[in-house]
Amino acid sequence: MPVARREPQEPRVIAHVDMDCFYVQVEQRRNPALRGQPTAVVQYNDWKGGGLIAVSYEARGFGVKRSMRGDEAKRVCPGINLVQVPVARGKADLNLYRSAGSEVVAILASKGKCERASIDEVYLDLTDAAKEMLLQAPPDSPEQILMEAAKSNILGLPSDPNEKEKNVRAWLCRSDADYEDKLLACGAIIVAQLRIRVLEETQFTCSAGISHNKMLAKLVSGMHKPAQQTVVPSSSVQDFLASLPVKKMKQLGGKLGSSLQDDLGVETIGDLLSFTEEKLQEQYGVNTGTWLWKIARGISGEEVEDRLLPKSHGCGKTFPGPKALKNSASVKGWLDQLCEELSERIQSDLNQNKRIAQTLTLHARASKENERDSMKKFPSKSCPLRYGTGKIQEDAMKLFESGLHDFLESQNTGWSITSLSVTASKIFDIPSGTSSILRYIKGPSSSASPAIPNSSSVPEDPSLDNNVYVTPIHEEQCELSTSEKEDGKRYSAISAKQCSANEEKRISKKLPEVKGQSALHEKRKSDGLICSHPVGSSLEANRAEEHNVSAQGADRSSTNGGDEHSGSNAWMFNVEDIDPAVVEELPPEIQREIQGWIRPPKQPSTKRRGSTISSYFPPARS
Ligand code: TTP
Repeated sequence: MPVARREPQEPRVIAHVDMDCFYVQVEQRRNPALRGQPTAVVQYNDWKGGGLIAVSYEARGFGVKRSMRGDEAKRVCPGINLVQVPVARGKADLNLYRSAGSEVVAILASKGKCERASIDEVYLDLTDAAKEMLLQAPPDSPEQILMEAAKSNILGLPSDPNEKEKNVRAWLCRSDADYEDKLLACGAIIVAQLRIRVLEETQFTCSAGISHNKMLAKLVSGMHKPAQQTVVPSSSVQDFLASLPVKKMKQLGGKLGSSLQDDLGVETIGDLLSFTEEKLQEQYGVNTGTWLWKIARGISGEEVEDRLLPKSHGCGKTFPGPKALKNSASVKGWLDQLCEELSERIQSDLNQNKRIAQTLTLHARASKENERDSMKKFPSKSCPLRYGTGKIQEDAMKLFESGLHDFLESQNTGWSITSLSVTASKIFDIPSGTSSILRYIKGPSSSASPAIPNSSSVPEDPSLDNNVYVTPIHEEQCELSTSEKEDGKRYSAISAKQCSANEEKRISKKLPEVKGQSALHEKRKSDGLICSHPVGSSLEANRAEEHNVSAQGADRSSTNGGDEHSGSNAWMFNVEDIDPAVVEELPPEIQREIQGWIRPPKQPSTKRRGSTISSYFPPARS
């Protein structure tokens, strides 16, 4: 759920930079003959010519859209060049695009705090750079303004195209502007300089939005594309938001936006102004209500995170129509491949960036035989992540079996899987000087630490790392109940018996002061795997409701559940920990499902939710 954050007192200069038709540009750099040609990049999938995932602006001119398949694009634009996404392990290999994105990030990060928000977009906090420019070399002569900056689109300026450049130059060096606008003008010049550098050094064009906060910068970065930038002075915010359809805002694209339209008759962000903060809180809860009240006024305190690397890694694959997987052997075959790729990526993240991923999550999309219209979703499952391809494969299969067990609800029926993905999240930096990953995770006083290689000696070859444990308790955690194995069913749950005495001690140590910790402990013991569905569709969420535990609260608990670096939160999984860039890489069905998790609470809720960790969790299952 969106969370309202306090807007800083000092004005900020924030930019959102988004590459233009990014995968197409990467392919055009590889094959310059494609430049200026109608071109599209096609997903690895031969059905009807494959799905288009990126379309050049020339092809868009012919009416080609991303929603089309290759065959349809050819009908609309016979001269279109369709380029297949590179393929590895029988699925799309996005490494080429990822590293192209990294080239751009390296340039953009040179001027201030930089947050890589997806494979092709970043946020920049240019406040300090803009202040410095204002002090040392403020723009004061219209003639000296960089051409690229003079082409900016500035909301609220007269729209006469013949006068546009003159007006922009004048606005950028207005001496009577207030401090906020002067900073913004410097920000626009800095972004123009950065975009020129990106073009010169990578051959890629990008577009940008420049504003006082992330929300507004993101909203306008795509307003004038390709290769343009748009500036939002504070004086233009209300006019801009007045006509902005609610669905244009990322967080309102789903159920919350639909609820605003259907329940409150709100069509534009400006329409929200007619509701008091109390009314919005009553309808959507305290946080979301306040957030809505603030966005209607263009207020957003969200900070640019200092993060050049992805928040998580994910690999997924869809199996449409007749390709659906219908038995465990075929699921295992594909899961093994996805896990192999995931393992390589987290291993290289560890080697190159000294970062460790803590949580492994499996998402799937499934249907039951003879129940194709069933609304029941395959529950996403998480467990602590163990390094090593074999271990990840083993754990992912157990997560799958556990999810399938819940999905089938003990019915003896056939099933089919139409998409699968694995994600490694909760990634943190190993602090420099740490001699042992394990010691760091468990705390220096731990005497139970088995000897493991230190971070620098973690083997690069994933096939060699069978004995590398980042957290030592995972083996028990993912162990199957033999009784359930033996009863002939293919699907298993985690046995409470398998929790070792060490593990019990560890949990007790971690939660010494928490009232009701046994409930949390029991929950873990009985589940072993943490179900990540925060809302209604899953068994877990139903259980949460039965025990009067708000799904929103349960979700929040996983965010707040512990010290980032203590390792205790390795047990939690929160959809907010998944990098949007990764979500975009996952099969579309899974993307929709993840986006579906963000929905408004059904009941008005103004009361404070549980104040102890245990109150977020349902009592133990018997
Ligand atoms: P976008 O930034 O959404 O789009 P784009 O860069 O292709 O075009 P625009 O100029 O309109 O911003 O996506 C970035 C890349 O991510 C895109 O080039 C291909 C990939 N992508 C997918 O693989 N699947 C998807 O569903 C989307 C939306 C994008």
